[in-house]
Amino acid sequence: MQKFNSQLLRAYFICGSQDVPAGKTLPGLVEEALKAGITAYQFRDKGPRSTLAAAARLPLARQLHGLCQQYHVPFFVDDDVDLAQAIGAEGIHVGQSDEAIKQVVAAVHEQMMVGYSCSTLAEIIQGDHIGGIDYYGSGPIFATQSKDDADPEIGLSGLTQLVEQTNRPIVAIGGITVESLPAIAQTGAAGASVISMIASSTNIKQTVQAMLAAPWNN
Ligand code: TZP
Ligand code: MG
Repeated sequence: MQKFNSQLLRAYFICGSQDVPAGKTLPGLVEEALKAGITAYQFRDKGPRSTLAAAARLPLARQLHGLCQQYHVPFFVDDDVDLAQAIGAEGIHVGQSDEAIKQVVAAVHEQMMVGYSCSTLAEIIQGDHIGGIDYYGSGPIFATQSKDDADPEIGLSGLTQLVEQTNRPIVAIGGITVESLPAIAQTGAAGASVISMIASSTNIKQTVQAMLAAPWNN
C-alpha cells in the first residue's frame, strides 16, 4: 500500500469520459497529463455526459491504472470501492452523497488512501471524528462547468475557514484556473484538483508546471 503524502495533492487531475475534448481519448489525455508531471489522477466517470458503457468501465480503469503505474502516480477511483479493489487502485475518493465514508474506510483499511469531500465546517468537523481519512476535497471554490449538480461556491474565504478548522490536508476543487492558483495556495490548501484546467488546456505541460510551482502548504 502506498503511504499518503500531502504533496501528492499538488497537481491532482480528475477526468472521465465526459471531460474529454473532441479529438482526444481518455488514455491519451491522461498520458499527456502524466508526462507533464501530475501528482495524482482520479478516475471519475459519471453524470449525464459520460460516454462510457458499463462493460467498458473495468477494462478502461485497468488501462488507466497501468499508465499511472508507469509514471509512479497514484490512481484514485471516485465513489466505487468495488472497482478500486478490483484493480488494486492506490486510492478511493468518497463524496458526501456517495457510499458511506465509515463503511468505505472499514472496507479499504490498510489497502488504499482515502479522500473525502467536505465543503462546510460541519462536514469537516464530522470528518475529523472519523479515522483513516487522508485528505479532504473542498469546493467548488469558484463556478464550474464540469459538474451539473455542483454545490454553491465557497470562495477563497470559505476555503480558508476550512483549512483553519482541520489539521488534515485539503485539496481545493472547482473552477480553478492557472490565474487563481496563487490565491488558492495562499489559503493554506495542499493542492488543486482540476478537470477542465488540464482537460481543455492547449498547453498541458505549462498548465501542470503552474500547478507544481504554486506555494502549497506542504
Ligand atoms: N466537484 C466539485 S466541483 C467539481 C467536482 C467534481 C468539478 C471540477 O471541475 P473543474 O473543471 O476543475 O471546475
Ligand atoms: Mg464522489
